[in-house]
Amino acid sequence: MIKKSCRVAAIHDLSGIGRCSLSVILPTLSSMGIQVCPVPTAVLSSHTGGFGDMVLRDLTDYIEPALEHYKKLEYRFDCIYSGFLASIGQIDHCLEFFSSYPNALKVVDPVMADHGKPYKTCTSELRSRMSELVAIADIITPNITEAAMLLGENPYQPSLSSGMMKSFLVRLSELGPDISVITSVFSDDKAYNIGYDKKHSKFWRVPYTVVGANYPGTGDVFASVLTGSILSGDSLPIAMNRATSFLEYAIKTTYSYSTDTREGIMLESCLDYLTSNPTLCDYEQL
Ligand code: PXL
Repeated sequence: MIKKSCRVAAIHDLSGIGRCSLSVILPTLSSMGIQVCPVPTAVLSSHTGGFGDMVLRDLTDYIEPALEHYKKLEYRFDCIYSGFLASIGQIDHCLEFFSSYPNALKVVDPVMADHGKPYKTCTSELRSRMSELVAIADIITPNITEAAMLLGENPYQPSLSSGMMKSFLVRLSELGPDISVITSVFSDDKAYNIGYDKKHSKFWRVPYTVVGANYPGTGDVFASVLTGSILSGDSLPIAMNRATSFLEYAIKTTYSYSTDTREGIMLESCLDYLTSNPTLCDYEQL
């Protein structure tokens, strides 16, 4: 029997080269049986991380009329998932999108920074208003730099104790979301993705091994797998496990080919993992 698929409105940019945002969100969620309606926030010739002077076309005035169109059609969305925003006005448009679909799962990936530093296009105004999206989200998926920025901490957090991990997660959940997941957290030279389920007062962590390279777009892939997994009925620790294991597999595959890291992970070669839907139980309690 063919199952009716969930439908996600994905409010992210479309970057031509570098495998990030909608270029990876679409294939990732599609391969998990989830239908994606892309709502582009900007079109870029490449991501912002190392390809020089990229071309950026801001689509701020596209989002609202697109939303009006969908509302007129009474089009159903099971999830609204926001990410990279190109202007401060897009915060308001995302808030309108979220409030127009009160029954949809609200996923906010507060894309702003990585490795202790904000992205080229991330203004201080955008940084200060990102918490408005976090406040209405059901699920947030910051990396450790973004989590620290949301909490007013030093963005560079090279190592956290278990107690600090829990404190970060609880403080993020106090900003609004039921589920907070922080990616790329280091502790005693080990790497983890960590999560907190406020309703059930449960903390989770999934360890992973690192390679000697960083790839752009991995946060987008992580949040997409997590979202697809939860929409498919997985529990939070299983969804975190699925996203972490997939990234580990894709990153190790890519690293073995010594490709230009700016090109991101070799997603096309790795999607079979998601289609095969492996059973997982490598998560741990934090
Ligand atoms: O992966 C996050 C992201 C999304 N969109 C653009 C980016 C980045 C990170 O570099 O530059 C345009």
